[in-house]
Amino acid sequence: MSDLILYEKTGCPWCIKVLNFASEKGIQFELRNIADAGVAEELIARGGKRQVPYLVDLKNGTEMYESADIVEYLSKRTN
Ligand SMILES: N[C@@H](CCC(=O)N[C@@H](CS)C(=O)NCC(=O)O)C(=O)O
Repeated sequence: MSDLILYEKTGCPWCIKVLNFASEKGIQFELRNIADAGVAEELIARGGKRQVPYLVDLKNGTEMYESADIVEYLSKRTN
């Protein structure tokens, strides 16, 4: 099981940007799609708004919106 959860939406270009970066780096997520029942509500409860991508790092409790911040965080995390 991955330590990383990524909330996403099918076709979201910002999500694809994160997913492509992660794929290049061999980083895996548990993906949660906000189109699935209860997932958008779960995201809002966690982060406060309905916006994807949203990353949760279970290893240290870090959570964030914004694809650029997520890519930067993941690039440092894998170093
Ligand atoms: N600046 C944000 C933009 C994210 C964004 O615009 N996400 C859209 C989907 S592409 C969104 O969450 N919209 C709300 C919704 O689809 O319910 C980022 O780079 O992550």
